[in-house]
Amino acid sequence: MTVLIPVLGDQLSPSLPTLREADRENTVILMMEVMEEASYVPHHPKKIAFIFSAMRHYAEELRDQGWMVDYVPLDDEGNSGNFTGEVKRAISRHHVTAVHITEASEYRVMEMIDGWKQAFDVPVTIHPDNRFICDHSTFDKWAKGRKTFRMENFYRDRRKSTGLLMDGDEPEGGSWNYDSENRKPAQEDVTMPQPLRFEPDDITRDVLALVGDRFADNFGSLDDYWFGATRADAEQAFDVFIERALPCFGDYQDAMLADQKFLFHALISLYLNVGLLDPLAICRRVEDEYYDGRAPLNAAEGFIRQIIGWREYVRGIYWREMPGYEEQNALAADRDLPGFYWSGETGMACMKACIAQTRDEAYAHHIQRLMVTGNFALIAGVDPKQLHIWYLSVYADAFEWVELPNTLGMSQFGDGGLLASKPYASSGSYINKMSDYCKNCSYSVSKKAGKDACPFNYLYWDFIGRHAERFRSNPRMAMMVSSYGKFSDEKKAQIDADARRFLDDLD
Ligand code: FAD
Ligand code: DLZ
Ligand code: SF4
Repeated sequence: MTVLIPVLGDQLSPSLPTLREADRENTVILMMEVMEEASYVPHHPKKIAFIFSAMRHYAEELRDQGWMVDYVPLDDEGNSGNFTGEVKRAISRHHVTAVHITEASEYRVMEMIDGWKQAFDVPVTIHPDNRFICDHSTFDKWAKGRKTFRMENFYRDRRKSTGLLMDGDEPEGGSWNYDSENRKPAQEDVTMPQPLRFEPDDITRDVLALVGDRFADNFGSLDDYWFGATRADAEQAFDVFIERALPCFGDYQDAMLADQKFLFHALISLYLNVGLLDPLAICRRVEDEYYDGRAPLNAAEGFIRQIIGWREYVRGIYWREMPGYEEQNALAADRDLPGFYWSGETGMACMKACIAQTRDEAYAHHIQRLMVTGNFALIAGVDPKQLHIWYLSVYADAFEWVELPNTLGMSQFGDGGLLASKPYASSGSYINKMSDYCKNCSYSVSKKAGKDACPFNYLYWDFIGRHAERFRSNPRMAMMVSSYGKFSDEKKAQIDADARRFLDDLD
């Protein structure tokens, strides 16, 4: 009897349910680098390199622990190029009698795995992924009967169920959420910590050569590769965040600075999403920092909310709404994604900086994604599906279950408000308040109209005007709709003319 356990590129956890239940003596673990996964969108080369390097290191660790690992590299001669083909080959190679796999994180891959039950003549067992805090049925129970979902309600339930930052039945400090304290603009004179950088070892160097060779045409630079590759690396990177950045994480969570790419962010999403860090364990660690007096409550609560709140909430929505979520387009936005998303060639300094950083690092922090590149696409009326492909491609942490609800739901309001209570649209003044981008821009943020006015200014009002009917009854938007309604016809015509001129130029 030989059991085959395929382990996918985002399942690199020692706690993987299939491994915990397996007997080393009669198990073969299959890991596969396949072209279908590496090319279903044009992934950033650093993202591919990170995943391949983490997979190869994980395979080594399993072998050191006495597991039999069959690792199929991308350039293996017989590589069929997809998961199904590789599992089929492995079943025959090892005379496999049963396949056990942990459920895939993405719908696309889960459909593939569901097909294995018919495709193979050995039994296939799919195990639930228990590496999340909220399982599918708990989310469905929470969601049942609600017309719209709100993260805050979901989050409070997770605080209660985990006991994180709870004082009996009450939230620590008396409030559930300290977000209002977390909106300080960045000051250039605040000393910024830098994330821990890892020198590529031999395994990573081989991967970099492979990726450089096979994915040279993809958007994104492979230069100065510094991501960690193992659980130990990820834990070390997290330690450095705790020590240097956590105390200010809350204060500067929404800030942006042109020459500080990382500010006080954790840079751990890539490690978390492939399974190198455990979400509950890191939240307990952050909670300890607060109770031991090394981090203020707004920082600890803000961090924990991102993990047990937002991260789990978007996963729940993804699985509840798929398939079909990726097709939703409530605002009927149909403009093609402007070419400068792939080149960074634009006079808008904020967009240029965020896209250049994305190209160089396969990373941008939340406010850069939401309030710069996302905000622009929203107010310019870009097709949310094209934008979704962009976000899924360009970030090292991008997996559809987390990226799609953030892009389509939170950032583009494509689900009509299922996930978010209002669209995250803003004029240039928000970007100017929270960043230093506007200082070196070819447009003027204080100008509202004309060729040299900040495009975010007139595109914002054009967006409000286009969707006035929809948002008039939204309590968080009504004031802006009413302000637009009071503009003179002349002012409205100017907004329209500026928006058309700018958008026609884009096309
Ligand atoms: P920090 O700011 O330090 O936050 C700590 C952790 O909280 C993150 O590592 C992440 O695991 C979690 N987190 C924070 N915000 C969110 C959120 N909104 N949803 C889920 N988890 C969150 N995150 C991804 O992991 N993968 C994606 O593909 C992704 N795509 C996004 C697309 C858009 C349009 C937007 C607006 C956000 C997206 N996010 C995505 C959420 C967020 O931007 C990233 O998790 C964060 O920037 C990662 O950097 P960090 O580790 O430094 O995070
Ligand atoms: C993202 C990705 C890439 C680029 N390549 C691989 C791969 O070659 N092999 C693999 O097992 N996983 C890869 N991944 C991650 C998978 O796409 C991810 O595990 C699934 O999307 C989960 O549903
Ligand atoms: Fe961006 Fe407008 Fe500021 Fe330029 S002026 S950086 S386009 S917000």
